[in-house]
This record gives sequence, C-alpha cells and structure tokens, in this order.
Amino acid sequence: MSEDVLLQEARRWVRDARRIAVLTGAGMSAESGVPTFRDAQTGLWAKFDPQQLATEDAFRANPKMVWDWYAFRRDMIAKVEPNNGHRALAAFAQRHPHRMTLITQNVDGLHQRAGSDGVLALHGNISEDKWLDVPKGCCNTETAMPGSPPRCERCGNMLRPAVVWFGEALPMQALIAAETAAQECDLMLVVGTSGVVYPAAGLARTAAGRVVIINPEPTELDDAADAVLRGKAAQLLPLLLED
Ligand code: BJW
Repeated sequence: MSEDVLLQEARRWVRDARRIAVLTGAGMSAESGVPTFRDAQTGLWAKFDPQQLATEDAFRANPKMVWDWYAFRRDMIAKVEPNNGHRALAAFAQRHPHRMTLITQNVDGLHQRAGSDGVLALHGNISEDKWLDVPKGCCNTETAMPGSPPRCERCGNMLRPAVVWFGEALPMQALIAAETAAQECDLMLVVGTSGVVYPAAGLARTAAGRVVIINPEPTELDDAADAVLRGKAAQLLPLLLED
C-alpha cells in the first residue's frame, strides 16, 4: 500500500475512533530541536552511556556529572518551542473533548506548553526537582545550598531531577490511567518512540484497538502495528488529525 493510501486509511480510523490513546517518545520533540536518546549519530546517548547517567546509582556515584548533564538539558529545553505535532495533538483534544488520552515518556513539558491538558507524563518532568533521600524536617528546597547538585544545609540530602530513572517505579496514578486508556481505546497512535523501554512500550502491545506507528525509522513495536507511517511527527500528525 502506498504511503498516501496508508495515511488516508489511518485518517478514517481517527475519524471513526471513539477513544484514542496517544503514546509519544523522544522523536515527538526532535523537530523542536530536542535530541532523541538512542538515534545513533545525534541522540543524547551517542556521547553518554544512559546506564551511567539515568540511574540512582550513577547519581550517587557522581552527582555533579549527572546533575550537570540534566542542567545542560534543562537549559536546552527552555530555549525550544513545541512543534506542529505537539500543536496538532493539543488542537485535536480541544476540538474533541474526552476522545483523546495523551501519554508521554518525554520529560520536556512540550505537550503541556502546546496546550495539552491532562498529559500522563510517565517519566516525570525535567524542570522539577525532588529530594534524593526521604526528606527530613530540615530539607527545605527554598534554603538548599546552591551547587551541583544543591544540598540541604543541615543534613546534606541532595536535590535530583524529578524524572524516572532505570529501575525506578513510574508514577502509579499516571501508569494506571495509561494502562486503562490503552485497554479502552479504539485506536492508539505511537509517535516517535523506539519502543525499547518498559513498561511504557508495553502499552502499545496491550492496546485494545488498532495501533498506528509514526516514525521515520523501524521500531521494536512495528510488529504490533496495524499501520506504520514512515515519517516525522511534526509533518504527519497535522495531516492525520485535521478534520
Ligand atoms: C522520530 C523523529 C521524528 C526521530 N518524528 N519519530 C521489561 C522487559 C525488559 C526490561 C524491562 C521490562 N520492564 C522494566 C524493564 C527495565 C527498564 C527497561 O525498560 N529497560 C530496557 C532499556 C531494557 N525499565 C525501567 O527500569 C523502568 N522502571 C521499572 O520498570 O520499574 C519497575 C519497578 C516497579 C516497582 C518498584 C521499583 C521498580 C523505568 C524506565 C525509566 C526510563 N527513563 C528514561 C530517562 C528519563 C529521564 C531522562 O530524560 O533523563 O526515559 S530512559 C529514556 O528512554 C527516557 C525515555 O523516555 C525512554 C524512551 O525513549 P524513547 O522516547 O523511545 O526515545 P529513543 O531515543 O529511544 O527513540 C526515539 C525515536 O524517535 C526513534 O525511534 C526515532 O526513529 C524516532 N524519531 N525523529 C517521529 N521527527
């Protein structure tokens, strides 16, 4: 089937679906200028080993290096804008209240900045901090000693980015809501994710309805798809979601 015929077929599925779940990954923000994680040449982890940076063990072993990596990414994200893909999703949800559940693995907040409400952010939010160890009475973010990372001036507890690292549990309410959306949808759009990180990737495998993948490259989830649209999110989503 030609790409154009596939797109028209997927547009019909969007039109006919009562409940649509959307699962997004790093490729969703690529056209905003945010590097993906695993693209060989350009991904953030072409230069860094994720297992060394995105874990609690790594942070405890080298808090300054990991904090600085996140500080660099925060600065970069603050300078970019949502793209036409983020905007198309937000506009669709506004035109069709209660039809779409937006689930993202991204920590960049670009869906929210594009105007999407109720985003299920499975991997947290890079612009927020939380305490590494259970905070005591003395742990006050207002009075934390500045540094890389900031620390409690009394007990030395460190602030860390409020993201989900490997081996950590996802936020339970968001995960349950995402699982429910997958099990109740007529259509799931899987946009810009390699599909290698669980439990997020598993949502596509439990989707009750059809699955459409939007990605310029093959993914681990292609075998679960009813249609694979080979293209970029910011280009294809506006075409797929226009009325
Ligand atoms: C475009 C594009 C364009 C480019 N348009 N597309 C089952 C099986 C095996 C392992 C596990 C399992 N269950 C759990 C695990 C372990 C682990 C895991 O999945 N490991 C695998 C790597 C093997 N999972 C976990 O540890 C999770 N926790 C957990 O399971 O806890 C259990 C527990 C329960 C109770 C108590 C305690 C524990 C946590 C996973 C957390 C992932 N965190 C990260 C880092 C977040 C912080 C940060 O940002 O630094 O999340 S890892 C990283 O990967 C980040 C991403 O959200 C995530 C997914 O990556 P994504 O989005 O798919 O990006 P890429 O780069 O991989 O792909 C980009 C795609 O875009 C590519 O396909 C491109 O082609 C495409 N693209 N341009 C559209 N313009």
